[in-house]
Amino acid sequence: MRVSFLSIALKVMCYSCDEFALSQFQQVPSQKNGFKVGMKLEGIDPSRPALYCVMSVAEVKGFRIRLHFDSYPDAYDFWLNANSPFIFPPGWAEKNGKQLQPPKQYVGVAGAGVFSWATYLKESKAPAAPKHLFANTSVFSVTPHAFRHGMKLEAVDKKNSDALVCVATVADVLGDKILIHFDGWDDIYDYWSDPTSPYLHPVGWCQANGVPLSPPNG
Ligand code: MLZ
Repeated sequence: MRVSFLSIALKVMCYSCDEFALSQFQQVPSQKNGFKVGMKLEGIDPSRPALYCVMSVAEVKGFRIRLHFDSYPDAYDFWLNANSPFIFPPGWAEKNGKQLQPPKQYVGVAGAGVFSWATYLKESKAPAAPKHLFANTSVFSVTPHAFRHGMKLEAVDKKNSDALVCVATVADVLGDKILIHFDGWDDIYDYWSDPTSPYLHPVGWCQANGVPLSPPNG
């Protein structure tokens, strides 16, 4: 009798846990995915998170969109949620002081060939993804933390299985997120982080905690 009561109690507890997990992390967002194939936008390259690139919507499935880097092979395409904080309407980079990586044909071209969204959209007969489809373009006017571009810190290299703590710099700021760059290393190791992440430590943390600090490369 007691055992069965316990098992029922456990089941109820687990059910509540499951329900919590579902409600917190797995629910399909209630907003509609208004992106359409062919719309153009600016997005952060997930393999090189320091780069804002010219992209097109290549496929839409439920709340997910597949993005294509204009002028680059489909092999680089990637999926993300329609409410991702890492996509922006055309013109956002220029307005927010971020350098935009144009399609290949504009790279290294000076003068008249310089990339312009207006010309590019006209030439490619493609629509700009409208501003209202983007989750949080307005949030970026507020920076709710004290991290600023250029500040130094000690951060875990998430690509390295040894969890190296390395000399790092805040390389970019996007509202409530900061871009971690490892000094002297290629930007493939960069990642966007919440400032409260346990992977981030202030300068001097390694020494104070007896953890080896991985110095800048070169
Ligand atoms: N074995 C690798 C380590 C790179 C660590 C980079 N940390 C930011 C290499 O030497 O390339």
